[in-house]
Amino acid sequence: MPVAHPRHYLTDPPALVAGGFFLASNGGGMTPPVLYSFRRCPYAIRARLALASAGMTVELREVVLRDKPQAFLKASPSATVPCLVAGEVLDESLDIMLWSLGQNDPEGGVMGEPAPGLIARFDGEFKRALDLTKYAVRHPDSDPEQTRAEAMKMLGTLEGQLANGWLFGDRPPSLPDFAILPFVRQFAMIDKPRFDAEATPRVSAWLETFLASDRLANVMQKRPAWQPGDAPVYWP
Ligand SMILES: N[C@@H](CCC(=O)N[C@@H](CS)C(=O)NCC(=O)O)C(=O)O
Repeated sequence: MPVAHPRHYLTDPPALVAGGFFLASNGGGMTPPVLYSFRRCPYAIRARLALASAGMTVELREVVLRDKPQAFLKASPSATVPCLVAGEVLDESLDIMLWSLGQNDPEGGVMGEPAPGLIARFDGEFKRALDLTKYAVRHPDSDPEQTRAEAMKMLGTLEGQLANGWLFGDRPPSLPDFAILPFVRQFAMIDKPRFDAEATPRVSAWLETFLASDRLANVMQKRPAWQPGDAPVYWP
């Protein structure tokens, strides 16, 4: 089945902004990029996880999707969040992740195959099964029990990878964890007790560790919706 995200981020990476360091640790110095974001969007969550791992400061603009500000619509060709304006416009969450970790990757989060292939499968098949299960009423021709089972089966294939807690070995969470976990979280929340009862042990522990992490709490802070003229909110 073709995957939804056609871009292969290792062979077709986003361009980097030359010299564009906006590290929290250096106290700024340049105008930080603007991130249009939505707190609960899994794509925006993964972009924020990567920005935080990179130690990048951004001006965070919380967007209400049913009332998108003009400045956001002007910046984002796809009118989707996340959208990072950093000299150029990055309108895909994976591009934002790679861009930020391309600037600074202290945790060594970026890795080659099989990580990009795994992310592409989850962005495609898993996301499709997630949507068909979560929004079953909108898809009367689809069987949510079957799509739930498909998603659970895909998660089960990760069990062998998770021997050390995170994907791909004995290491801190990396880009594939950041990219996939927000969608696993969303899937689990459809029916958390059922997920807890049915998920394999390492997958369950992987999600629980993420849910309880300061890392997630840091990217999930609540913010009022951005409006033109607001004083900039820098994050983290
Ligand atoms: N391919 C995009 C997809 C982002 C996306 O679909 N975001 C959703 C929110 S979770 C969105 O902005 N939808 C537009 C809308 O609801 O109007 C990415 O990876 O950044």
